[in-house]
Amino acid sequence: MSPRPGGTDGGIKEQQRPEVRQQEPTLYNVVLLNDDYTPMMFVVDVLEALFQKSPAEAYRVMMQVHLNGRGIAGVYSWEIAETKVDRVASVARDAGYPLKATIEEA
Ligand code: TYC
Repeated sequence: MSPRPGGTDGGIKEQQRPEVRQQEPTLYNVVLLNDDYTPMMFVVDVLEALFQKSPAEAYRVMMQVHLNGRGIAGVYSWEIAETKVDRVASVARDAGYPLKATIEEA
């Protein structure tokens, strides 16, 4: 019997991990954009609720966006990033604010 990868070869041997390197998933930044109307506290709340930021980190990211025009709210697979952007649009629309997020390749 010819040896197979991960096979026992007839003897007692630990199963070997196949020598296949998994492709890294492409990651995407969810980028929060500044505007003149969304209250700072609303942005902090969004970062805590939708991006699982601590209060201190949420404040830091919000100020980064406020001062530089944009900032990274989180890094995700494409589908999760799309969902985050949709959720930001939805909570902002419901509250009547123009807050927006976009996706860019990480
Ligand atoms: N620039 C807004 C203000 O002065 C605050 C703000 C921060 C808005 C971050 C959007 O993504 C944003 N009220």
